[in-house]
Amino acid sequence: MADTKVQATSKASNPAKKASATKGKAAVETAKQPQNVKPAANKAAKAATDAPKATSPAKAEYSKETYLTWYEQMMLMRKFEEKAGQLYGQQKIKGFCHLYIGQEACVAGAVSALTKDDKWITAYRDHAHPLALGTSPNAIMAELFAKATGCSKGKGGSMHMFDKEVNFIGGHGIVGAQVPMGAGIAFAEKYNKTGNLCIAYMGDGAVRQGALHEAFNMAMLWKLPVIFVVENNGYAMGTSVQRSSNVTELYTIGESYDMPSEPVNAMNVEDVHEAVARAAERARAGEGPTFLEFKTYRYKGHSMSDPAKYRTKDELEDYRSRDTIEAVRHTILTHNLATEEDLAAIDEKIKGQVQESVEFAEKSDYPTADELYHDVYVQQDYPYIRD
Ligand SMILES: Cc1ncc(C[n+]2csc(CCOP(=O)(O)OP(=O)(O)O)c2C)c(N)n1
Ligand SMILES: [Mg+2]
Repeated sequence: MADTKVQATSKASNPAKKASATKGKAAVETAKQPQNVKPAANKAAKAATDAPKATSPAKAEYSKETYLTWYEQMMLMRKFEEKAGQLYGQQKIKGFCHLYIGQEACVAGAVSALTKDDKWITAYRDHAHPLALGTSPNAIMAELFAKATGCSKGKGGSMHMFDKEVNFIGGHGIVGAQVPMGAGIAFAEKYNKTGNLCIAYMGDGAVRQGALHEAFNMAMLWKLPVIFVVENNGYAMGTSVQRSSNVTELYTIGESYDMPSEPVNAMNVEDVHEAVARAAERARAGEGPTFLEFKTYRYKGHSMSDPAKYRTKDELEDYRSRDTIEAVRHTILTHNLATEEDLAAIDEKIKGQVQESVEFAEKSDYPTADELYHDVYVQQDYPYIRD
């Protein structure tokens, strides 16, 4: 493993790129065993690229178990959110609602590269992360319905999913706010010598927030075990990256801080997995943060109220034609990792889970009024609360 290990030097211009050129099995052999992953013996080294991929690789690079896990996780995200979109149309779900459809690989590929003790934080497009981490779909659907059985007790809604059990630390509505929080969580992991890291997601709209730059500087200075991920889906609400940023290769922003940074074709779950595994290896070795630019696309508008008129149909169809779930499905079938019937059985199971989550949410009660006074501060008797 020594020959493939990333060099620990804060002055290296871009160790992440060097690692991608030399990486092989080291990428998936993190200090702690990643979740669900069994690399195939002959897995080829491959550099991260933003070049689109419509077809699956010539060889199945990971085991059957890994591909089926990715398929199931991403299909659950998609079907769950399609249902949430429908329910929003029926006004069963109200308020804000941002769907992740199209971006599923950004989460599935990272779950497989990290351990269950690592911490996760993201912005308001936050249903997929806890779903993949193992939060019950019932608790997420109930949260969307604002019911007391929701993962945030019905007090958070779509933008504020939380689940301590699976180390999902929200769900944040203020653009960029979770970036320094992610660094802070990583600081705690380092301080407590846990060996865990924090992965902090943000949208492309967040990279121009001042808080990001302060957090990047401190994370590098203190070599915090954090993986910063920008999900660059091309638009911040309806404003394209080209209209708001002079630098459009967003990963290069990390280089100003000497932070190892790289672009990743996030329509491709394997590329996501490999980039996150490299970053995790570096973080656990005490070498500090990484900045990954996941090049991705959301098929839906920014939120349910956005008809997405700022983009062309052709652009959307282009991304749909290299859909991440279809690519995994294609790999599974062409390499005989499972049959059409096996995949249909998974689809059927997911349909049942989603249906059950809706019934659970419908049947659950709303929180009672006294809940307004609970979970406001960690300390029950915080001095500024008065009767
Ligand atoms: C500090 C702050 N400013 C403005 C907003 C309003 N707002 C919500 S989402 C958003 C755009 C964020 O863009 P991006 O991160 O690319 O997210 P995407 O639209 O792709 O989900 C804005 C400006 C906000 N929530 N917080
Ligand atoms: Mg965006």
